[in-house]
Formats: sequence, C-alpha cells, structure tokens
Amino acid sequence: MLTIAVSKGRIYEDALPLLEAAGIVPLDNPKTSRKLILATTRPDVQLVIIRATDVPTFVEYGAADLGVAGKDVLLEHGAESLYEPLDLKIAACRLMTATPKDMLEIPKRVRVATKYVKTAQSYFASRGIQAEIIKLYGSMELAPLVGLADCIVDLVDTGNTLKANGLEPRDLIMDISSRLIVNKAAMKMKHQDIQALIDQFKITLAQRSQANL
Ligand code: PRT
Ligand code: MG
Repeated sequence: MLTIAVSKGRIYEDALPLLEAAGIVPLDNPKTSRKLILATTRPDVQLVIIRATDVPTFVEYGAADLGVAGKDVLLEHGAESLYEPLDLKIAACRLMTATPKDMLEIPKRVRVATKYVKTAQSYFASRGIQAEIIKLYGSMELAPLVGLADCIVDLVDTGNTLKANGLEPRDLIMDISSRLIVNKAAMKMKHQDIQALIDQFKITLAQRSQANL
C-alpha cells in the first residue's frame, strides 16, 4: 500500500488532476466527506487528508510514504529528513514582505509578524536588517493595522488580501509552489512503486509545460 498525504483546499484541488493522470482517483470527496483516509481507484494507493503544515511530519515519520507540501511549509519544517524529488508547480504563489501603503521604507529595526518564523529570520538576517519576529498562526494582515508589527511576511497570490487591508507587497522572498516529498525509508523499500509514480508525474508536468509554450 502507498499512502499519500495531501492537505484539503487548494493543494488537494491542484493535485487531483496530477493524481488522476497516474490512475489515482479518490473514492470520496474531502469537501463533503469527513473521512480522513480516502481509498482510491487504485487498490494499492490511499490518500490521507491532513493540515498543510502536518504533511512533512507525516512523511518524515513514515505515516505517509509520499506527500504534497508547499515550499513555504517545507522551508519552515526543514527538509533534511525528506526527499523532495519533484516540483509539482501547483498552488503557486509568492512569499513576500508587505507593509502599510503609506510606509516609505522598512525600518532598520523592524517588527515582523508572520507564521514563517525561520524563513523570515534568515531573510532579514541575510539583508543585515535587525528583525524582531512575532509568530502568528493566521490573519497576519491585521498586525500592522493594530500596531503589533511594522511589516508582515506572508504568501501573496492575487494581492487582494493585502489590498483589502491597506497593505502592499514589498520584496519578494521566494517563489513558492508545491513539491512532492517522499519518506526516505519508503523510497528504498517501495522503490519501484514510488519511482513509477514520480515518472508519471514527470510525464504529466512535461506535457503541461509543452502545452504552455
Ligand atoms: O488554511 P489552513 O489554516 O487550513 O492551512 P493553510 O493555510 O496552510 O492551507 P492552505 O490550503 O490555505 O494553503 C496550503 C498551501 O497552499 C500553502 O502552504 C501554500 O504553499 C499554497 N498557497 C498558494 C497558498 C496561497 N497560494 C495563498 N494565497 N496559501 C495561502 N494563501 C493565502 C495567503 O496566506 C493569504 O492569506 O491566501 C491569501 C493571499 O491570497 P491573495 O490572492 O489575496 O493574494
Ligand atoms: Mg489557509
């Protein structure tokens, strides 16, 4: 049995067509079902539906053989304990700094609200900016509005969330997309099955980039 960890929401939606091209179609829909383990049209493959930030943990400990996780999540988790064989190029966005519209420049000593503590720390350190990082679990956009922080580090897609809160994107920290991750022991023990899946994903991704040329 191969177990693949996927989070609900945009990663699940974007991963479905890739899985389908590999003959893997879930028998339930996580939107309507409360099941956390989904059987698929392939009797040897099941999905586990978990929080995005938990995907690397499940894969690291072998509770799932494979997973789909955002690069943002992987940077925070640390990737040494996992294989990351493929950029699936799905759930794409940008990790950026953002400030209130009227802020002229980011101060040399800055208070930053984010859930990406490690990534933010190393980003500001690399630019020689002294940053005090305040860990939040959500609604980062609120922090500058209520004086909790000067700036935030968050994911930006359309920019609408920032705009709606009087903020604007500043500096790009990194382009983000979701990656296929693999448990290291599983990569050895279930090599044939996992490699076959990776190869199929590669074919689908190559077809997609061809179609976009
Ligand atoms: O939502 P939940 O608390 O359950 O967990 P989660 O937020 O970790 O999961 P989910 O499904 O929201 O995001 C999973 C992954 O999707 C992230 O780890 C990213 O790799 C990827 N992704 C891609 C995004 C976005 N785009 C994105 N736009 N994740 C979040 N956002 C949020 C962003 O944080 C901000 O609040 O969308 C808002 C900005 O969107 P725009 O379009 O208004 O700019
Ligand atoms: Mg979310």
